[in-house]
Amino acid sequence: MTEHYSRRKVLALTGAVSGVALAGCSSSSGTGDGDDSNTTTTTESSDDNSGGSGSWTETSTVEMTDSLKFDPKRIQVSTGTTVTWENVGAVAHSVTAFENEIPDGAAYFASGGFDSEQAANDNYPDKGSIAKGESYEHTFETTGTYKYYCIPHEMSGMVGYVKVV
Ligand SMILES: [Cu+2]
Repeated sequence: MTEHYSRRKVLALTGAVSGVALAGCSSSSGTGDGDDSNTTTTTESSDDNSGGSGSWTETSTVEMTDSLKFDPKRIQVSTGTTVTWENVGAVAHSVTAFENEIPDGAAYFASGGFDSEQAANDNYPDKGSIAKGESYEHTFETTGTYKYYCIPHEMSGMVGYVKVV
């Protein structure tokens, strides 16, 4: 049912766009003669197509602040890196992965050491709360992008991302 709907929508869009695409094509097709096959290897760095707004910071330390943020919000690390989250404010936080927004086959992680998002939520704040001056660590072994949040402040937008490369 949904497939029918979305397919029709796609067809309609394709029809609408193709006129524009053709127009763009014909004007640029004359310039393709320079044939350097591998011209663009430069965009491999930090500002590629991922994560919407914002770049990826290469660090293994994330601060949790009283302004209810993970800072930096998006970090990039290499496989095997241990990431440390430090509570630098007075307000308690959690680091809790979205179970459905971690790479396939990756280990679940959450402060308190839970192996499921449900368990992390059920036990908060008795377990998994990171108080002032405390920290939490997790070692990332599987490549891909992980999204996580702070249980008491998810509504305030306290979410973060770890990209493992
Ligand atoms: Cu928080």
